[in-house]
Amino acid sequence: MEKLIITAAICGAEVTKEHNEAVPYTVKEIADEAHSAYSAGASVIHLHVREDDGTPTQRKERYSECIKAIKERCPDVIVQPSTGGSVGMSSNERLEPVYLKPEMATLDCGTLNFGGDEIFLNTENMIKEFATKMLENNVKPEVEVFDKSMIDAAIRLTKKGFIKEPVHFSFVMGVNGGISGELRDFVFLKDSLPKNSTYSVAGIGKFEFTLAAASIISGGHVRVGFEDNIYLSKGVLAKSNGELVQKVVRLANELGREIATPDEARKILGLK
Ligand code: KMH
Ligand code: ZN
Repeated sequence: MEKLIITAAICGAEVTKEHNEAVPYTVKEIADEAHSAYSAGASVIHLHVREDDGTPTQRKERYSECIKAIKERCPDVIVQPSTGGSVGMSSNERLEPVYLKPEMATLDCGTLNFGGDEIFLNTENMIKEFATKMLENNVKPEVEVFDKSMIDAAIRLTKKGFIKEPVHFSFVMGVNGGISGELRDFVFLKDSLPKNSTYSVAGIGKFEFTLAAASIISGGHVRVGFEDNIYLSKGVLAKSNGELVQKVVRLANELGREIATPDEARKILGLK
């Protein structure tokens, strides 16, 4: 089996210091958290950024500052900005970090009812626009899959030339309004992928480590981090993203899967 790529989603847009005081907001906090995850074995940092008061932003300048600070501490790590941003942001806002030409960025492939009146909007035209901007800026998309239909949407867009093969998917499972975090649904998603693709799994909340184990034994990759889950185990808050990554490394060691370095991750993902 190929080595395991661990992605750390260190910050997110929805989780706050009220949930866990270790959630990073400032540039220094973001760089510290990226470093804790990288030192523990993460090769990819999935990045949202915040203003100092915790407000989510997609400002290019803020991304640039944070990426610079992360690269000073973790020189070879792959930084993967979000183009999801937070609910209600415009397409133009969400696309800002793509113009920094990062190696990767997320491409959310469908609309989702997050609950109440919150709609995470990704129309087909938006997805085409985001994918086109990523092609123009030589950014590899990570296709975010919150439901099976989003795999099918990505396959259609790949056939039309909006997404290049091999496609890398990320299953975000257990979000309100999306697919559940049950093992049955993980198997359904992974078995629905095109043969030459790669995938990673982000289990939300209590699903984080059960789905990590499922992906480790199935040949997939794993995402953990405060964006998805703030607990190390039931009722025990994680002190850092690094602690969450360490737990994945322990699982992988027990299950006989080696951890990929950033350069090994680049080869697996076709980034070089
Ligand atoms: N914060 C969510 C609205 C992504 O990073 O691309 C969207 C999200 C997905 O987190
Ligand atoms: Zn995200």
